[in-house]
Amino acid sequence: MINRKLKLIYTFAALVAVSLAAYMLAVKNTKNNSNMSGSMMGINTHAVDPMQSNNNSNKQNVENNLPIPKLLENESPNSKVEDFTLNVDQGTTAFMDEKASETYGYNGNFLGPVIRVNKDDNVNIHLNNNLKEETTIHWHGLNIDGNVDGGPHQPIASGSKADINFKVNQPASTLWFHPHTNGKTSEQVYKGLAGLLYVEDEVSKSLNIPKDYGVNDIPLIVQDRYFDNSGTLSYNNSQMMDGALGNTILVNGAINPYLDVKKVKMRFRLVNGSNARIYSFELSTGDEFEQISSDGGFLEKPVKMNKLELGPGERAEIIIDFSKYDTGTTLFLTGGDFNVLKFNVKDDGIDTTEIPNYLTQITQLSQSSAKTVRRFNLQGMGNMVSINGKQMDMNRIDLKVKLNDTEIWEITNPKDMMGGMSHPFHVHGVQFQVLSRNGIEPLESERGWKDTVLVNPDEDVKILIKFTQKGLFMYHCHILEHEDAGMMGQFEVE
Ligand SMILES: [Cu+2]
Repeated sequence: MINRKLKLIYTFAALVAVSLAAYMLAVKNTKNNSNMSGSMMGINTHAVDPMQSNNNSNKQNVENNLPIPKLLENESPNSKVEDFTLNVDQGTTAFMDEKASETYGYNGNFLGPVIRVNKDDNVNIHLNNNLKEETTIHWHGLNIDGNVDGGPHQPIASGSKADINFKVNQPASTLWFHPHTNGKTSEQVYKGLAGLLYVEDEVSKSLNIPKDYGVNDIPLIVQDRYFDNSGTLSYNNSQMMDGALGNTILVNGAINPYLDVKKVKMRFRLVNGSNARIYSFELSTGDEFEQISSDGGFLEKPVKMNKLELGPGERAEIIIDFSKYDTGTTLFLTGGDFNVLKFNVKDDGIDTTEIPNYLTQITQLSQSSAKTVRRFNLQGMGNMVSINGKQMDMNRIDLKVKLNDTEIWEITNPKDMMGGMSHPFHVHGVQFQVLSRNGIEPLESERGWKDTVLVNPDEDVKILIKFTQKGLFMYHCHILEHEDAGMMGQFEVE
């Protein structure tokens, strides 16, 4: 009975979607004066993309020097112990035209600092929730037990404090933290709650790659946000059928950002902190760059490429060599057919760094030791998204896993009548390895540690996971509106 009802609702939703898409297409075809024309790579919606029809980002032509987040001070006098204080704050931010938007931030008005920790250290986070609502703090990509993972089971009430302690036991990587509040994740992240967590280890310290924070090692938190005609950040108006899509790109919280660079190698830690947008990063020159790390750490070898796709939640570190450009050259990091960040090539610089042929050894998980294979079927659209036909229920544990077991998870994304869409599948408390995509070995860039993997329509992605942390965790789609709509499940490791 319930199934029949669900089916009916689903069919109705699909019909509405078809008519809406047809209408949008008709509207779009009559508007040939759009500043951003053409199809956009990584477009992840069944409806028209606001980035294409809007010209807010052109209306506001002021360029902004790329902000570099502060490195958060470690308050501990002891080695091997690190103490950090995070205040979850509410404030206002003027993104354009001095028009203030209501925003959230960690230790500030929008986004947060970079917390840099060392492998094997004990980390204490002292958190104060100064919001008028509850929040949580999830450590995306960190291998820690479920009781400190910061999922919806660990709410921090308005006005209260939380002390979070964990030991770092994984290789150097660019991780991040953001709320995972029950039903409110998308809006809280959208308003500005996201920060970076860098893990450093002997490998990252000894490699002669660019590693001078803010000088030749630059974080890039890429997000799209919707600004209404008054220049105010608007979450409600960003809603498309399958997540919030903005009409303006922010990098580290700034619109129209630029970075002056010397003619040296620069390392960029790319974080897709968007709610729903997939980016296909390229240089406007079409030139190659090298990827050195994926979500959970260094690749074994750098991978040369001229296009890098990142879904929401995914990260990658890349190195761009600016020594080949003449002084005065201007180029862009683009997200397909829109600009993300402008580079102004300035004077020569002294560059003693290198991109080594070999970065690190990655211990391959043993496929033969994986006795359990589980299937995850990603289905639906809009509010009707589900995994294996089920929506998130805090009171239901979907599966139990034995500590230190290795399993194969097979994630499928069947096409629907609209063609379907990509879902970034994220698993908490682990870093996994991609075994195959439609039975084919993954690209070199996906052969490192991952915690989020894009599963495209009609794809079957197999991942190999070893569960080394105890407790209750989530797996879910990292399109945050899908997550909040219930495209999420729970697993317990014991
Ligand atoms: Cu999804």
